[in-house]
Amino acid sequence: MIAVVGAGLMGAATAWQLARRGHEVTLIEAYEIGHKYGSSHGSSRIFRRVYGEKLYVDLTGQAHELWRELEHDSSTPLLRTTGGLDFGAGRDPQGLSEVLREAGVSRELLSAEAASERWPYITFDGPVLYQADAGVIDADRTIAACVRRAVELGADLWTGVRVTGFDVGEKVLLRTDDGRELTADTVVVAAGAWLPELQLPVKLPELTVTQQQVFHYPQREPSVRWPTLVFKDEDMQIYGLPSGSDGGPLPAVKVAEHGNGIRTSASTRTGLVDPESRTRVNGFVRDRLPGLDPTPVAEATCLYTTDLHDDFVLDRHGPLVIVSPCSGQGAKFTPLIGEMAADLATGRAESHPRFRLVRPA
Ligand code: PYC
Repeated sequence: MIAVVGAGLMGAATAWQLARRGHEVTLIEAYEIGHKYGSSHGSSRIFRRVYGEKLYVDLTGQAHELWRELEHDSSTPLLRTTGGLDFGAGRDPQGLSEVLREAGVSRELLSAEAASERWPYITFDGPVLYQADAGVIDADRTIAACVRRAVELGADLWTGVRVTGFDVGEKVLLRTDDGRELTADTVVVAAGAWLPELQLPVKLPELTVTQQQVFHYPQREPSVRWPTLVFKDEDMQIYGLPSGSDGGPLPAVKVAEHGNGIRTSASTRTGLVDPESRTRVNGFVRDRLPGLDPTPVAEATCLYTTDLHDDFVLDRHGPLVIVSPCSGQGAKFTPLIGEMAADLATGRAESHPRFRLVRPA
């Protein structure tokens, strides 16, 4: 029997992968499915193939196939392709284009003038990388689809139940705050920002939890189909993507800072939007995204759990599999991380050296 602790994106996908392979699974979530206290809520996350390292570009390719498989298996559309832009001197569009070329991924490198003709509602002042497979993932729907399919395939689901104790021997005895006990052969710990607070007999890499904020800006022209975007210069790193239902009834674009989060922990975070971030992002929208009204119609906070190298932790330690942190970039890999976690839990594969609990120097 395999228990999965945490039904955010990663835990839900792990439970789906295990259940479809015929394993006996119990998925345990401290809150309700789809809650807003962690890192997995909302209707919009970026899917993109652009990374500065071939390792990650290759992983996005595997994830892309698995998104289509999950959509097929759950009969639910989850990933909407929009195309994506990378620009700004700090983002190095030419260098990123070279990495995509090495990985055999289609791309277009455009001058600022050519990009301005195609996307007149964005201001460019240097080269722009366009990659056509980028798009928007609906995170809320993804969790719901994975949990629903896992349960249909036989998984047991406990919600509103917090794991308070992990007695780890050859197997793991889990104790919960409602007095239940469960003995599992393997426990997949996919607790997101709660991971550093759990009493586990495992030395974790150094992890930082930050509270981030996102803002939704109405489109001036509702019929425009916005791409996803990642921008970086010496001052800021920004991402943007169509908002989905989080932006309200009219088409809007979610824009946020990647980085500049406020250090916190899952149990002490305030849930209050940082007004300084709002000012910075409003300024970016005013200066760079003239196709949007620079007054946000909605805003929200979420948590990042980041390791020193912005990598994942995906490793096995005895009967425990640790699946975290996704360093603010994990959503796009959800079904792949579910597959990798299921492989670790069932002994089908070993951890990638980069994602181990003990990292190469
Ligand atoms: O990986 O593209 C990304 C991303 C955007 C916001 C957080 N991560």
